Amino acid sequence: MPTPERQHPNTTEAKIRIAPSVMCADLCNLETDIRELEKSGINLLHFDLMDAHFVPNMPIGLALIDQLRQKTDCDFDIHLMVENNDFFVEAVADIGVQQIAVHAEAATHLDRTLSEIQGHGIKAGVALNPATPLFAMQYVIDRLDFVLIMTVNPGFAGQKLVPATLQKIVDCQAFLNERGVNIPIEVDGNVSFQNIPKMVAAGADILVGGSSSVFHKTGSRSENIEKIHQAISLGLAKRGCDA
Ligand code: S6P
Ligand code: MG
Repeated sequence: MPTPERQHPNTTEAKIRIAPSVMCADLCNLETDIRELEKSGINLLHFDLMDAHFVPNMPIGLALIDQLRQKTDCDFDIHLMVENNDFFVEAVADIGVQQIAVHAEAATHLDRTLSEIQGHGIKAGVALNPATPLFAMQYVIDRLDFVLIMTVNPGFAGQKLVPATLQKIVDCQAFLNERGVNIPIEVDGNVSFQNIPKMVAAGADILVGGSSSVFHKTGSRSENIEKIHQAISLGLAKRGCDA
């Protein structure tokens, strides 16, 4: 059983969630990694499901997600980077996951796909590539449970931040506010110790942690999580909250 969410000095910080990206874990010793993350208070795991068509990579598959589902009570956050969304939505819904993001660029029938996800009782989000305008979610905004802003081009870990995406997070927060929509903004890609304060200050609520933070080679998983909390506090202070 995972330990309860780490206690924070203020409630605002407690609302920021860290979602370790499983493709960056030690895949030969995955259970060990998951247990250490749970001990550090992690209760959300991010899975990059790629089909080698929408993006040219395929790091993890359905069988791994299914087996891990039996091993942890963490919420599962599925990031679909696939052409056939409907097949993968059904497959991960059968496994039992808590939220799914589909790429606006890959969804021919975005509204219907989001509806199908929610029909399974799963939170539905839209993922936007760095170059995709926020306007792509305009006509589905009322049904969204979250938005996933890609801060690198999808497909690979270990990339550099696309600089314009920091302003995009700010713009996304404004876009939601203007429409009276209060949903979390998830950010994914080079969510590093250095970038986290800027991302949180810009409005990020869910941080996908990969090789540049949670799984950074310089520290243990738990040491890295602690550094991330410190970086979150810096970001919240910039946002105008006491950390
Ligand atoms: C990229 C994928 C991401 C990566 C994450 C890795 O296509 O969606 O979730 O796993 O960006 O983190 P980092 O710190 O290596 O960029
Ligand atoms: Mg991802």
